[in-house]
Formats: sequence, C-alpha cells, structure tokens
Amino acid sequence: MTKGALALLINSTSQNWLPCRWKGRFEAACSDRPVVLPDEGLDPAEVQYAAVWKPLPGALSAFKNLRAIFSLAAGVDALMADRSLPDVPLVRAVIPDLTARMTEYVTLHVLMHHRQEIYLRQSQREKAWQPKYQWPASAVTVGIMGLGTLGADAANILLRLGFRVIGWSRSPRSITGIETFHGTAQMGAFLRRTDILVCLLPLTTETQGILNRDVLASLKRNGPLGAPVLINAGRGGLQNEADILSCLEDGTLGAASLDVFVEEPLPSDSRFWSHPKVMLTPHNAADGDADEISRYVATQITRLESGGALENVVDRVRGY
Ligand code: NDP
Ligand code: OXD
Repeated sequence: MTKGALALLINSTSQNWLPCRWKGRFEAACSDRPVVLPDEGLDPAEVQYAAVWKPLPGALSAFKNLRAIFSLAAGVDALMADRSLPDVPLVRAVIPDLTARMTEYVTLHVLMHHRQEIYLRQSQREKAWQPKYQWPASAVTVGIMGLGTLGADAANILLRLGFRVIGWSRSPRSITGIETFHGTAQMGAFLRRTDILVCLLPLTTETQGILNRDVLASLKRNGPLGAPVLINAGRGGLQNEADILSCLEDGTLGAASLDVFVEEPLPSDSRFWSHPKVMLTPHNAADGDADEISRYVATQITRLESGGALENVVDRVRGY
C-alpha cells in the first residue's frame, strides 16, 4: 500500500536550498512514500506530511489530511506568523550537524573580535606593523542570549577556549562552568557583565527588537576590547538596526558580526554592507544539511507511525 505523501515546500533561490536537490535526499530517506514538490501535480488530499523552508503564507492550509509539519530550519518564526498554519504538530530541526555549524560560526566570530581581526586587516592594508596588546581569553566575558540547543553548545566550546561564559534564558538553566541568568529581572545583571554579546534567541513576540539601544548601552563598559561587541545569528527581527548603526557610530558598540537582517537578502543600499566595524554574512551561520535533515524527518515519521511521539515539537504558545 502506498503511504501518504510528503510535500516538500522550499521557497528560496539560494544554492543550499535548491528544491530538486532536497527532493533527491528526501526520496532516499523516505523511500516508502511519494515525495512531491508543489509544481509536480500534487494532490493536496494525499499529503500527510510537509517538510518546509519559508513556505508562502497559506501554502499549507490546502493539506486537509496533514499529520505533521517539519520545519527544515531550527527557527520557526516565519511559520508561527502564518495565521492559517494547520493545527498539527510542528517539529523544528534539531540536528547535531546544524548545532556544530552554529558553534563554528560563534567561535569564529568571538575569536575574530577577541584577536582584533578588524584592526589587523586594516593594518595589513596600510602596511602598518603595529601590534596592540593581546588580552588573554580569560579576561573576556562572552554573554550568550539563548541557552537552548545552539547557545548551550557554543557556550561549552567557548569555555574550553578559556573565555568566561555567562548565559541568559527565559527559564532557569544550569550548565557546568557557566553562570546563568534568566528572565527580564536578571537581564540587566547579565548585560553589565558582558564584553561580547552573542544572540541565539528565537524570534517571538517577546524577543522582537530586543537588540536595541537600551540593551546595547547596558553592556560592560571599559572592558578589554575597548567597547562591547554584538554577534547576532538568531534572526534579523531581534535587532533594531537603526539603533545598532547609531551604537556603532557613537562607540556604544565597538563592532558587530551580523548573520541575519530584518530584510533578507539585505538591500544593496544598506549601510551594513560597507560599515568598517561590521562583519556581515548572508544568513549562513549554520546551513542545514539535506542528508542529515531528511534522515531526521524520516526517523520521526517512522516513530510516529509506530505509535511513538514526535520530538522537538514547537510550543505554539511560547512561539519556539
Ligand atoms: P532553542 O529553542 O533550543 O533555544 C532558545 C533559547 O532562547 C532558550 O534558552 C530559551 O529559553 C531562550 N529564550 C526564548 N525566548 C526567550 C526570552 N523571551 N527571554 C530569554 N530567553 C529566551 O533554539 P535553538 O538554540 O535551536 O535556536 C535558536 C535560534 O537560532 C533559532 O530560533 C533560529 O532563529 C536561530 N538559528 C539561526 C541560524 C542561522 O543560520 N543564522 C541557524 C539555526 C538557528 P529557555 O531555555 O528558558 O526555553
Ligand atoms: C535556521 C536557519 O533557523 O537556518 O535553521 O536560520
């Protein structure tokens, strides 16, 4: 008997998200069921599962026999914003490979700021042999906003590199070697200790615009880096971009690494492109791997159909 179809809805033109590439991987992982793209004459009534990346709002509402939605991304803010999203379990991507890639990005950028890369590249362009004093990692406090799957992993690696690591979450978290803070009441104490702020929060109604002037002005002053640094790989909607630019201009921030933006792709006239204190990447801090994710989805479907429970189901009230 043919099993219910899996619809693959991928709305992106970037190289990593070519739908035909993902379809091949899903066909290999879910070999016992049809895997269909929207332009392949798919019958909505046959679709039991949907695996999605940035589907157009309303795209899932036609699937009346849907049993679960699998987000091909860890962040589900775009899906949560779709008021017509079917009321079935929404599973997000929690994949060791994705976590490791994000930890690479965070470690890379923390080290680039700690090891004065912006200054050193400028010195190279100017042929200036003028090394500055190099602080030990133990003099620098990295504050991680979001101690979930990604934040906790990055925190552990930074700790191993010798940084002082602190973290902030919504509810209390305990991670060996890391001082943790939670909730609005403890946010100020967390920020006042932080030299490098790493944001790995999900975008929700509570976190929208959280990276604003008030928050950035609360970061530690007179730290070893001269001025605090922001690294945001969460979502663009977390940042107030006008505030970030003005904080970079007036020295409230010394530098920033930004992977995500309010509008993506970033418009060509954005000041961020050419800002000398900004290290910018095109929302690729942690690309998802089609082989890993398709196997993860296939395993979850098999478990569900054998009477087991889905893992990493989004709490729709919390929004992440
Ligand atoms: P998790 O859900 O595992 O962790 C989220 C963390 O944020 C938790 O610690 C949670 O607190 C905390 N949090 C949520 N809301 C608040 C709040 N209001 N105040 C304080 N803390 C809060 O998510 P992941 O670690 O898997 O992913 C985080 C985000 O990273 C994703 O949502 C996505 O937007 C982004 N991402 C970006 C990628 C990129 O390439 N740029 C790639 C992958 C993900 P608590 O522990 O109490 O629940
Ligand atoms: C994600 C992303 O959320 O790639 O996984 O942004």
